Amino acid sequence: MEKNFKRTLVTSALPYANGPVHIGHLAGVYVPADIYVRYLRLKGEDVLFIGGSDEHGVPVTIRAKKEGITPQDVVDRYHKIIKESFEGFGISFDVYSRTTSDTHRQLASDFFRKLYDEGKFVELESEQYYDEGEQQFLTDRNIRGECPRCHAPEAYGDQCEKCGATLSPDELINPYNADSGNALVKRKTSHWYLPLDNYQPWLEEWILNEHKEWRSNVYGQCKSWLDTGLKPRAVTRDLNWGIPVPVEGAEGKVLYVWFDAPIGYISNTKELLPDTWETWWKSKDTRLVHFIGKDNIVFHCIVFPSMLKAHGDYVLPDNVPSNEFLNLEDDKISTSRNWAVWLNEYLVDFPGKQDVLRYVLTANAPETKDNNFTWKDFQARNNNELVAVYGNFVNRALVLTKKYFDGKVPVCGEFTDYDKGIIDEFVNVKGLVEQLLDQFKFREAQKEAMNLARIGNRYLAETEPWKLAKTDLNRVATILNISLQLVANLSIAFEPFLPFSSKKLRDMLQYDSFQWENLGSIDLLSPGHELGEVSLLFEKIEDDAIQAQLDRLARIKKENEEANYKANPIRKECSFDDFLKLDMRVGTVLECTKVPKADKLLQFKIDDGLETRTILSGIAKHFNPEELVGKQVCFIANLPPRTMRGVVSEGMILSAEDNEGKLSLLTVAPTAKPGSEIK
Ligand code: B3M
Ligand code: ZN
Repeated sequence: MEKNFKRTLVTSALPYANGPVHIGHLAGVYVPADIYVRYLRLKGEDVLFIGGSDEHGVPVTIRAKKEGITPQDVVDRYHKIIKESFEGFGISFDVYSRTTSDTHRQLASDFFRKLYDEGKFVELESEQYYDEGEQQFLTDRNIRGECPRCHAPEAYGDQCEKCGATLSPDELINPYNADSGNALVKRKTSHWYLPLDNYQPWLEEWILNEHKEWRSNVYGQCKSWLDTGLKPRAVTRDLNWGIPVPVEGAEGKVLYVWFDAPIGYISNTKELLPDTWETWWKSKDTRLVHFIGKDNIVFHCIVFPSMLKAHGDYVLPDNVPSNEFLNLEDDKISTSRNWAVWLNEYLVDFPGKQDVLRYVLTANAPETKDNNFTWKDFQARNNNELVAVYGNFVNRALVLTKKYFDGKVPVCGEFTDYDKGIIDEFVNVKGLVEQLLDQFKFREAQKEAMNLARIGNRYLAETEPWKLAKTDLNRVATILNISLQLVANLSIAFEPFLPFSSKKLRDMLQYDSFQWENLGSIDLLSPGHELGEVSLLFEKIEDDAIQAQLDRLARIKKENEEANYKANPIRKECSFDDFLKLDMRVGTVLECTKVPKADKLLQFKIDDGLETRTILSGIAKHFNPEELVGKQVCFIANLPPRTMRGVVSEGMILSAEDNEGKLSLLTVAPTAKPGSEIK
């Protein structure tokens, strides 16, 4: 069914304002949404791009507690950082607001109240953990206790980090409040639920029959939720951070963050267009598109549409292009482990290179499966594609025009057959890019745009105008005219993907009024038109810049490993008498050499305070023998002698081994006399 839409309302997920945003956010949601919006704008369509920060929810309160500041302080800080990061990357929101705005609080509250008044919720009572000292109910993450499986003492109410078990707070042994440490009691509380089960038949029809065109990952996830059967879902929480439930007697209760956040799309539109926002949300000829990451699918395809349906006034999403996840150097991106490339840091480390990251993230967009970002790939794509293909073509065309035609677009002569072939090829690209963008296939679309630059590069390499300048300047004029038209086309084709470079390129061309419709035309620049200053469109990224990033990640990995390091478990009990049987002594290393043809063995001569003894030890891989001479080491003196490689070893040198097999030699202060007993 072809629908007749008059305008497109594009939303992108509202990031939680409890930390900065990283490349995963950009790749998964904001770059694709921005490409799409810029494309529609270039086509002259009526489009609105809505963004904002999600400022409620438990994670904000947890961070506030940790830092000893208020939740409002937390969201003020991160809203600013996030907003600036998006601006830095040219994410062209029409509005970027926040869910703590007055407009939003009011609208979300009214939304709830309307559903409440119309009896669209069910009120259900349940028993939840309560801290009598703090007088508060607790969320799963704030409850800790002993794990019922592995008996780790500090499992969370939703998961045990030691054994990985998924838990519910009820399963914890001796649950307590993670913040106050108080023991918890059960207390009855009542909440409002949206009975999703009532919406199931409608959702089945609407999604499974009417939206078969949704991406298969999105459609598949919806189908599996629907196949399992939907249950009522609580839309309120006992929490002191959020939008108060607008019902008498509901003190201490707030709207669940996933109830208020998507309403933020509506509030932010209202904030931008106080008089006309309803046209965007309430006319059937608005096409609503949500850009999100895969962990948000159920909320955008099932929960929010059910809320909108229950409300009745609003349009429903026409499509929900959701991406999978982006990994960083083969590891899951994680805010808590600092395993991320933070956008605010990138902007400082790579000033002026926003488009490089946009390009690389789109080239590796996790559209159909999880994908991976590596710094080496980032460098290679910049140097081999942006610089060597796109930048190189542009630079050659412009520099040659400066050289032979005084920087003015030369007059085009007759086309050769070769010219015509090239022109046909690039005229085709427009249709291809459009088709792909209309289907949200951004990775392929960008590839086609890059193909345009490849065509140009090939054209110059084949025609070699620099060789013809002396003999056939008319031919050179034609070649450069065609090349410059191609360059102008590139500035249009890449505008949605690489807006900063497109702008730079248009400045070099002195070409400012353009539309998507012009793409594919070979008359964009008239003969005689004067070019502006020429500079390099992209710059090579050197190894040291990449190495600095890899070093940073290596440092973080090491810190994480150290933070997560757990020693091996303690061995079975040993009696004191057994311990006393070992005669452990201090010895001075007189000599230490590698045993020939035994790559693990070191041979020690030790002064044990009585005589000189020989000890062999399998630690050659860990130590440099020369460095051990003169050291006061510890050894076991009363083990039975053992012969290895024809040498009798009279004891065992002690070292400390971590659970990864790394050794450190056990030494004592130089004041210890050889032969001292270790007890
Ligand atoms: N803040 C979850 C997230 O950032 C949530 C999205 C809200 S969209 C309305 O992944
Ligand atoms: Zn456990």
